Amino acid sequence: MNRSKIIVGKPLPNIPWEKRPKGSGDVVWRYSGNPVIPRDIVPCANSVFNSAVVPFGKGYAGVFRVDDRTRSMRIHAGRSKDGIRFEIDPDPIRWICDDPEIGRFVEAYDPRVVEIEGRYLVTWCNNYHGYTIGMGHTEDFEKFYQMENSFLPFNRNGVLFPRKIKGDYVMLSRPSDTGHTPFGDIFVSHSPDLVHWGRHRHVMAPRKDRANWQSTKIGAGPVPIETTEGWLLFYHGVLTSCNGFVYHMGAALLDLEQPWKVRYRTGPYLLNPRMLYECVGDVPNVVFPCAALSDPPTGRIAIYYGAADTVTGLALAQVDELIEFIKNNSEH
Ligand code: BMA
Repeated sequence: MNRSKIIVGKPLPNIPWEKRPKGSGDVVWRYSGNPVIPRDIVPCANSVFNSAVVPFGKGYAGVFRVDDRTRSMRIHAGRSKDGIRFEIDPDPIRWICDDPEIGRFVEAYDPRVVEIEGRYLVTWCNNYHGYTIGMGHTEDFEKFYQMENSFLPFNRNGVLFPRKIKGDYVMLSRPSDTGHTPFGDIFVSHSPDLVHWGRHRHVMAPRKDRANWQSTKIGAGPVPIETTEGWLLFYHGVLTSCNGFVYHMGAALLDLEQPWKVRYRTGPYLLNPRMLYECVGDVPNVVFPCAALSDPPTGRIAIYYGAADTVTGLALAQVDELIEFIKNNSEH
């Protein structure tokens, strides 16, 4: 497979990168300086995890989940020159919103960010009479404008595709319940205007046979990466152990035109809680991917993931190897 011809998109020559460690056969490996974002990077923080990073200007910007020391879930803007060392605003994003019904403060967590048509769209899990998908936009990561919530409660893990498909905006989401949902399938919805969502299609369900890591629930992770082999979607999969939920990361390839059609889906996980910072923290045994960068000419992929609901880690992969692995180990 020619790695320079797989990812569709703009080059990102300064993508954070490190070679696979010698002796490792893993298709996804961890950055040696993990965690890249410590839990106390801003004074008010209890923890900084499940966060989104995108290319911005000559470097990177993003929206970061900061649980504060009252244990409220907030999202903050931040910046980085190299995608490894970050500066995060000390205060949460103040959304500008015309409608006080939508704009009044509610909890916000697990953001995703995507550039579409010259502006950055942010989706997050928003508490509006129950958790649902909040949406907003920014051009500069200074001023943020809040839009209508996309769905009714209860829903989580709203992830936009990075371009319209057949004229519509498209979003993945995971309908859920009021609590720590013990079930969950991924669906896809369409919209002409980012406000009205419909044409809901089922994408995939948890599975118990030969892939127990994703047997309880699954949810979309980073914004899908367009490749010649389909949309590359990293997602989290949850196993219920006798000690509670364990969060892993896997990947699927979705049809480019009809993204509810799953072409391949990993049987084995790609990343699981294994390092101390993934196994020990406020919620033990969690890896939770929320953003991925990619560089088409080199095929490099860098994935940001929350670890143990406490800190943020970086994982790396090479697209040709990854796609080969997904295809050769597909349980779909
Ligand atoms: C999910 C979400 C995530 C969190 C995970 C593990 O339901 O709330 O924000 O990382 O649980 O606690």
